Amino acid sequence: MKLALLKPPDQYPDGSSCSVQNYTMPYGILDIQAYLLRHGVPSQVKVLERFDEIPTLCRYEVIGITTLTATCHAAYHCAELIKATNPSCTVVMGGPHCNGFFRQILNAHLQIDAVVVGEGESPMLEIARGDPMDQIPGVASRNPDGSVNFSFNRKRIDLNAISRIDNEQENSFVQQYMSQRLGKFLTGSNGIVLSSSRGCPGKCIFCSSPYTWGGVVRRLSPVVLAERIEAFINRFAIREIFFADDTFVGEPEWMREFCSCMRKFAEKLKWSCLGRVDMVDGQILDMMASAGCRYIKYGIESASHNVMASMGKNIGLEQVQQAVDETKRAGIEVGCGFMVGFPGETRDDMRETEAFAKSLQLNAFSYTATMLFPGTPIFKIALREGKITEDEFLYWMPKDPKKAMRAASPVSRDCQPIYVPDGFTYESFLSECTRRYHAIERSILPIT
Ligand code: B12
Ligand code: SF4
Repeated sequence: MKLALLKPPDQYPDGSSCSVQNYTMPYGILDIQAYLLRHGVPSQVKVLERFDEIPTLCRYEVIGITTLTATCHAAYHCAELIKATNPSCTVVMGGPHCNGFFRQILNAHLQIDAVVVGEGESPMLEIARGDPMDQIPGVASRNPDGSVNFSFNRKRIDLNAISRIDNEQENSFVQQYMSQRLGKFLTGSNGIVLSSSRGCPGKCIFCSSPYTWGGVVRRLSPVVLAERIEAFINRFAIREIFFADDTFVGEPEWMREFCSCMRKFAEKLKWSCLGRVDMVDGQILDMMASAGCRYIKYGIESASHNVMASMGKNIGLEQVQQAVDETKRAGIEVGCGFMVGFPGETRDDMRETEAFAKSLQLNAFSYTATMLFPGTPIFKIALREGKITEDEFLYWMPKDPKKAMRAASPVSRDCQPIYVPDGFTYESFLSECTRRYHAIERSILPIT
């Protein structure tokens, strides 16, 4: 069976550019490719620049399309073009956008034959082997009467078993994406983004991670991870890594073993990661520093007690302060991520967050308007409150995506609907956000 895994172009269906950040390899479909290969099923990963490349895919019998919410319009459009070119091709969609939204996607888009929910490796293998779609756990498909058939996939793959380094196509992607700048995470000196785990125990109401990975954390073993890193150093002279795991700093035992494996590379390799303030302490941070860690970004979101409680993030401001202080003391640069625009959030709440962010004396920060991802609790709240409609996420979103994109900048370079709290119009909310973004920006420590 001829199978391709596709990343749609960062474009709207009319060909205009959708300027989402896009600096790294498409790991989701590369992982699926690696897994298929291990099971003797060859496949091609295609990263499209433009929609007019679709006719070059007409020889494939199955095409899997990956999508985030920000790129869903492009993914739907790819599916349409594929079916128009080759009606017998089976079109499968997967990725974070699909997880809480597979029924709606299948009902609205007849050009999509099936949607994979959550982890894609084993469902895609079964599809490639020709198993009936309606019998594959994790695959949503249409019954003959048009209703949607779905059974949950409880089988999770062993991450250590995805072979990566020997994959030629991935190697060419490493060459292509190496040395991209990614804020403080990657400075552009032979760096790559890696992910060493799947899942997060958190339950933040705005995040789509729990819907992809089911709230269960699985990690590569520190030894396997260190072997991969060593291969990257030797093969590509990698000097910098950004671990994009949801919460890289996890169980202390894993961190200890990982840091001891990494110490031997600390002279030539620096790394950064995301962390939760409730998972670090002075001892772990010292270990990380001596193993080459140079930057950690913590997700804080808000300094308002009310907002924190409503968003499901169980951390306190003292914990934040302590983690930031300890990180600096360990000699690691520190950044924090803030979000604005939650149900019930007022100007006073925003003021508190701004003041707290400034007081932390950070090396970097982000301050983004809360984006709405299908399936998340905040998405359901926004639907209930009439702030969004499902159609915006199914057809063309938002009503004028380019306006939203421009207006949101520099608060977030997104192109998808955001949550506008009561008491604001879309425009007044964005100007409030932009003003506070610049106020926080002025407090950021100069680059040394
Ligand atoms: C690294 C990362 C980035 C990097 C690189 C992104 C990239 N294109 O690779 C950077 C920093 C550039 C980035 C940018 C953005 N990101 Co980002 N990013 C991540 C992060 C932390 C890891 C992604 C990853 O590699 N995961 C590991 C792989 C293995 O998982 P996966 O891609 O989900 O794939 C698995 C399944 O989803 C499924 N699957 C995926 N595709 C397909 C396709 C088929 C056919 C099948 C069957 C299955 C399948 O199977 C895969 C293997 O099991 C995730 C959070 C997370 N932990 O996943 C957020 C995340 C993907 N990002 C997110 C967002 C919003 C963005 C931006 C839109 C931000 C912005 N405003 O610009 C941009 C979009 C860029 C783009 N065009 O792709 C959201 C997406 C939410 C959503 N519902 O859309 C996430 C989930 C964060 C979150 N928790 O909310 N991001
Ligand atoms: S801690 Fe981070 S990854 Fe985990 S649910 Fe919350 S926002 Fe998502």
